[in-house]
Amino acid sequence: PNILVFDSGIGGISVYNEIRQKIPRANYIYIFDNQAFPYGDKSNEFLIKRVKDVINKAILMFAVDIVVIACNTASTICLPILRSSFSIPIVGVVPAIKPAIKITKNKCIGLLATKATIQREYTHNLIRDFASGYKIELLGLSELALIAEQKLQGVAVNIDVLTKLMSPWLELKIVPDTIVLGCTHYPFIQPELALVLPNATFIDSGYAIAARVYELLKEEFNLTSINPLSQVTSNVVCSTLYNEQVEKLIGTLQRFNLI
Ligand code: DGN
Repeated sequence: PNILVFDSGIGGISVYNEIRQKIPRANYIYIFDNQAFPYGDKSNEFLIKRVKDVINKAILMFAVDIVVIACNTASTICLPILRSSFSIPIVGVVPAIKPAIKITKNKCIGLLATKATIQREYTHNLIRDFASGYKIELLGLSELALIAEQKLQGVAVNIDVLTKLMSPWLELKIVPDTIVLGCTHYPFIQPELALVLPNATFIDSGYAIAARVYELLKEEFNLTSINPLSQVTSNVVCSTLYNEQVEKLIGTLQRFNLI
């Protein structure tokens, strides 16, 4: 199958990594919109138009079988319009609140995401529908996605800066014991986040998304049992529709063995 993975930047690579472990024999097309990065501070209207436009162009350029919107900020606002506009399956990435409920012991869960994701009605409905009876601490940060992008380009994460950003949680009486990484960039800085919150369990949506993509494709493409990553025979095409930073991105990803 041809699997299109889309994000505003490099965050979707964390989702791509999970999917290729589950579906090693596939063609992956990774599209990122780093001209408009970061998405966290864009208006709903801008994002709806922009993401629809990017996906439309990508579908015309590549023979896409399934689209993964590997961006919480985009998924929490754009999924209805994308699903009504395109006939192929569209899988969105949204905060892993449901799995977090199974993990938390102190019934206090932290959701870390872009400011936009934290404000979305979608996110509040998710919490209302699945997490009543739990304390959900929301923290929307605009800086973290960029810190993750910079880390992948070789800039060390400044732990003091991170500690300051996380300080609203460090001052709480009951500190969340389970942290939902509600932005696909954040798994790349999980080791540093764990230095700031050493007792927390971190959870992201990658594994569940890979399972969902597998389910949607398995019959049509006769996918069989999961192969270890060493047997990956997939290839990946990286592309951006708006500017020329692809080579820089590919170099970075190769350095980290991500592609
Ligand atoms: N990676 C995106 C997400 O999951 O929300 C957003 C990153 C950004 O554009 N700020």
